Amino acid sequence: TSVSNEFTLAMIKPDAVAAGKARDIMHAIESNGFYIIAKKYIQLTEAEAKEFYGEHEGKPFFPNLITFMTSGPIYALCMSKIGAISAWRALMGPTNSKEAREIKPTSLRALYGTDNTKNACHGSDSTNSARREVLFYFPDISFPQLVDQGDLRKYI
Ligand code: DGI
Repeated sequence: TSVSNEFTLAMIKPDAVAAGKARDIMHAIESNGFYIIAKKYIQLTEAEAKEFYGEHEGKPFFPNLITFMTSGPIYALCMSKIGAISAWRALMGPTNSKEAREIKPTSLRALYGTDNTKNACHGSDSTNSARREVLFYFPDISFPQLVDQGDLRKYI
């Protein structure tokens, strides 16, 4: 089966922004062939973070996740590439930065994150979550911005 052009939603999380690593991460993104279609610098409110991570509500790590994600500004990025969703998750590495340093030391979470909570970046895990997450940050994103990106329209 062929891999089609996709878009995905990335976040550069508060730990990486506060450490001054946002530019390095964006450079890695572009060096790896992603196009940054839209970018937003924003500090999430508690309500926004709870909405974004709603699927994790009730899990033991949820309170820490919300505290962390509202602790400082982030970058939200809408990015496109052939197979963007899996390509970006591969570039980030495993969720836990400690594990990432053991099994994928060149990944962004290995390089820029700390542990299971402070892990430097986020990426959508499916086309459905990509659509939801892109529209969460960029509700007015328009087809003309995406029209050169193949069949993105079917997702949005
Ligand atoms: O898609 P991911 O960010 O890799 O992982 P996810 O969607 O399962 O979880 C979202 C975030 O929640 C993740 O980036 C860090 C946090 N998290 C997930 N699982 C755990 C966790 N935090 C802790 N402390 N423990 C976990 O098991």
